[in-house]
Order: sequence, then structure tokens, then C-alpha cells
Amino acid sequence: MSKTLQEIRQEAEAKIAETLSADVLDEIKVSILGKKGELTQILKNMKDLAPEERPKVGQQVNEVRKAIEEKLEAKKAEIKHIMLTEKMKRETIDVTLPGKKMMRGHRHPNQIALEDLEKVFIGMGYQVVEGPEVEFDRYNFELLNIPANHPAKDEQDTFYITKDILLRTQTSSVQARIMEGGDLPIKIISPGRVFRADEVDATHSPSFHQVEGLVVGKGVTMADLKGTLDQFAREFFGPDTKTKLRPHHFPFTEPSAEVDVTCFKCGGKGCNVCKGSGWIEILGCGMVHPHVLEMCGIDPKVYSGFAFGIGLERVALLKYEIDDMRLLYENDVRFLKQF
Ligand code: 2NL
Repeated sequence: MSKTLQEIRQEAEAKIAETLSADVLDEIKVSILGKKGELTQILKNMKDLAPEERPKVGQQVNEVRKAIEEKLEAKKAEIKHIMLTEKMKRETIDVTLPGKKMMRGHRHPNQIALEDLEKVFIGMGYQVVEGPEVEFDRYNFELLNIPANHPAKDEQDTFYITKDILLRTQTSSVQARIMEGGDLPIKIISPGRVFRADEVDATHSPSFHQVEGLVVGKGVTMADLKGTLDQFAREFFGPDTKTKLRPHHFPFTEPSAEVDVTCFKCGGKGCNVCKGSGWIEILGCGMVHPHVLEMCGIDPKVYSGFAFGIGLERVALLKYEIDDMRLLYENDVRFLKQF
């Protein structure tokens, strides 16, 4: 025997009353009002009734449908209200509780040294230029007067990707690219990561950072180089700092020099920072080799230039009196947060 309309209604209302689940409500709706639902079934069976019965039954079915729909809607609203109340309860915050302490990071000593260096050179009108860490042999060696089989290639032994592509050993590669670009005059610094096949120790790492500088124009002389380095030394290490150029050799500059500054800690008397000498070596420099200019498409009879290279870690270690480069890379927060 099929259920009567009243049975369908009572059963549905009982189910609706006892549930608190929106899914169950949907199931009830489908099972009664859906295509194959119980009420729909009764409507389909009306053809078996006597014609005079049909309007009455139709009306009753509609009443039951309406009643169930109302109950469903009311329950839905109730569930929504309960969920919202619970969510608000869950999310209540006690504004009188003390705040959580925010951990605030700060710059790595390398980054601090880099920004200090950049500030000085930007102040002198330099532009900061970056370039690829994976570089062609041509920009890293060849255009810088270090052809195949040159002994300097051993000194700067690096990591090769292919025979012609390598991890750059110096950021001069960026400067060679700029010179080749042909936009003169040039006044740039190029900071960045460089690579050498070096063993790790207190002063070496297979990956470190350089800041190289390059100025190319008409009538640029060694006096401009010396004046620039003096100004840099005074701004970076203190107003009384003096510089000293010692002759040296680099393949890409002629003449070349290494530069010492008077010790910023003892002022030249001799201390632990300068190892008693009063001087600290900080960079290498020179006048850009005419052959380098030429290979980069710049006429050395018309233009001249100077260049220098600063080891960023070296400057950071000096500035913060850190005696082991490895400390800069270990990223131990207890160490880093001192600076
Ligand atoms: C050092 C020495 C130096 C340069 C870098 C340079 C770049 C071009 C042309 C000529 Cl494109 N020279 N750079 C020049 C002299 C020295 O670095 O000991 N760096 C840590």
C-alpha cells in the first residue's frame, strides 16, 4: 500500500524537525518533491482516479507540497543562523589580551655593505647595472683580455656549463656588455654574485660578491681614478681616510694598482683590524686596457677609462670586524642579528 498524503507530510516534517544538516534537507526535498519524489508520484498516479476526485487530490497535494517547502525553508534559515552564531563564537577575540610580538627581520651584513657602497657611488653620479650570473666566455674572459690559455683563467677557475658558457668569475662581464652596447660616456657600478672554484676557508668561498666600477669617456685619466677612490674612501670609511696605490697587474687594466686605505679603526697606528700595518687593502683598479676598449668597439685613441673591483664580503668583514667569511653564509640568526 502506498503512503497517504498525510503520512508523507508527517514523515517529512519529522525528518526536517530532527535534522541540522543542509545536505539532509536537500535529500528530503529530492525524495519528496523531486522528479521521482513521493508527491510527484501521487500526481502521476492521478490518471487512475475518478475524474471528479482529481481536483480535490490535486489541491491536497499542493497544500502538502507548500507545507513541506515552508518547513524546509524555515529549517534552512535556522541552520544558517546556528552556523553564523557558532562562527562568531569561534572568532571572538579578546581585545584586552596582550599583542603577539612580531619577529622583525633586518638586512644581511652583505646587503648593508652593498647599500652603503651604492649610496656613495650613486652620489657621485654612477648608475647601478646588473647582468647574468650565467655568462658567455666572451664577456667573462675574452673581451677582458683573458684569451684561451691565459694563466689568469686558471686563477679564476670557474664552473663551466658548456665550453663557452660558465658561471661568471667577475662582474666585469656586465661592464663588457655595456661597453659593447656603445652608449658613451659610461659611469656605472655593477654589483653581483660571482663564482670561483675555490675551497671554502675563512677568506674564500666558491660564491661571493663583487662591486665593480667603470668610467669611460673622453679625457678620463688616472687622476680621476685616484680622486674617485679618495672620495669613496672618505665617505665609506670616514673623512680622514687616505688611500695608497700600489702597482699591480690585471689583464684588463694598464696600468693597474691595488689600493690600500688607512685603517678606519686605529687611523694608521696599527691594530688588530689592519694587522699592525696601519693600512688595509680594499680593492683593485686601473686604467681600462686599450685592447679591451678596442675589442668592445670603443676607439682607444678617442676614449679612455678607469675601472675598479671591490670584494663585497671583504668590505663587510672589515666593517663589522668579522674574522671568518663562513659566518656570512651560515645564516645563523644569532650571528646575523648583531649588525
Ligand atoms: C679586484 C680587481 C678589478 C676591474 C676589476 C674592469 C672592468 C672592465 C675593464 C677593466 Cl670592463 N677593468 N674591472 C679592473 C681592475 C681591477 O678588480 O681585485 N677585485 C676584487
